[in-house]
Amino acid sequence: MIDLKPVRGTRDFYPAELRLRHWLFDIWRGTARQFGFEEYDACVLESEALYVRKAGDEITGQLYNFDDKGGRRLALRPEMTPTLARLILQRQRALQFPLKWFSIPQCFRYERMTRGRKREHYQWNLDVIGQPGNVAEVETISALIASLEAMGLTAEHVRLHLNDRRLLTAVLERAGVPEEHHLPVMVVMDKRDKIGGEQLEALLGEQGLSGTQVRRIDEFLAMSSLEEVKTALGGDTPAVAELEALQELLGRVGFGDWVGFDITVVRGLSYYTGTVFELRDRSASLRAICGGGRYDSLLSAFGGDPIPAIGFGFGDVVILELLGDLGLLPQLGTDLDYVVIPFSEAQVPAALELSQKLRRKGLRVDADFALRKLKRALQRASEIGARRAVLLMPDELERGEVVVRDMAKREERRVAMEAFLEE
Ligand code: 4JM
Repeated sequence: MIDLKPVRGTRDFYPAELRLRHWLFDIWRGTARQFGFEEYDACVLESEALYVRKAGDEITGQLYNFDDKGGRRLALRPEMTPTLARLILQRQRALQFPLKWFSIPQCFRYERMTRGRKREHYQWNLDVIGQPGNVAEVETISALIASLEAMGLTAEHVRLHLNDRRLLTAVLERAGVPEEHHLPVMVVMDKRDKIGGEQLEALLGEQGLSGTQVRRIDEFLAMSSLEEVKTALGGDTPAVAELEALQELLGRVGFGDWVGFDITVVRGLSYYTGTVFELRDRSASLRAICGGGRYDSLLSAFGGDPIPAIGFGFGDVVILELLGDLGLLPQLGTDLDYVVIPFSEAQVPAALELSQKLRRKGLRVDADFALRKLKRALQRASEIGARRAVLLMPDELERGEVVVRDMAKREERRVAMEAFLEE
């Protein structure tokens, strides 16, 4: 017998699970459209070259890559942003900026050590391309929080942790870290939560940082308010003013309670240049739910004109885990208007005809031809979430009548078939 399990690290979606996934996607898609974003898509296969970066991002170290039969180096995309950049650059002259685009791609990673870790997920990506400074931040973050509200979450459950790469740059300058080390150092700093302090110091040492420099950075990372950081940096730091202005605007649109400054947010992707943010649950028991930021240099790094951009990636795994823990997952049925149940073989043709007439009226109809005992058939109709059952009984059908049962009220009535179809 062949192995029936899905490929290591991938998931099967049985109908009950797919219903839940679609519930989530409908919220993501509905929110994006509510904010005026347009959907795009591309193939999951990309050239490996799209993910070659200098700073050693975690994501590019875990590429799910291979040679195809023509000898091309390909990868299953680990994230959507490089694909988005490619699409923009291909049509740079024809597109009207700013663009507001979203997508819900499946993304892959391949880790050699896998302790039951997943290798694929779906990730809502939402980006504004060609709009510099704060307004695009407010629109993307607002869409993110609106989607959380639609899931039944509140500011009591989750918090958006805000920071700015330019602020981290100012901190590294203050610690005397040479500029060429800033990016790799930030990629290491992002691992701070996941690895111990000792290992972090060792990794930073590899980047040429002294013990004093590491301690100086640690002092900054321990600061809990923007005021404190502002004082420690002294003078005017543009990133401080930008963060203050952003928080002010987010307060103005009514999302002030959801957001707060957090100097420890770095994000592991080396292309971020400004605002960075991470959504975490308040008990901080799970990994980041969503992450994003501004990447004003990615398009020029791919050889195009510089175009400012900001966006986020919001995966399906952690959020469904959190909603499950909080009891916020919906009970989803099959959303059927009717189950048509013939009593026996003799009523089957009438059931086929009636079902089709109801479907022509735009109703969702399942015809149950299993010829179970009536009690069992009704039990099943109830289980699959049908609103009503239509029973085709021998005597009633002879008289041109059907029995309509309201599943929730447990009430039955006899109606002439003609009248029923007029309803
Ligand atoms: C997964 C797939 C791709 C990335 C991260 C995680 N970049 S599976 C949870």
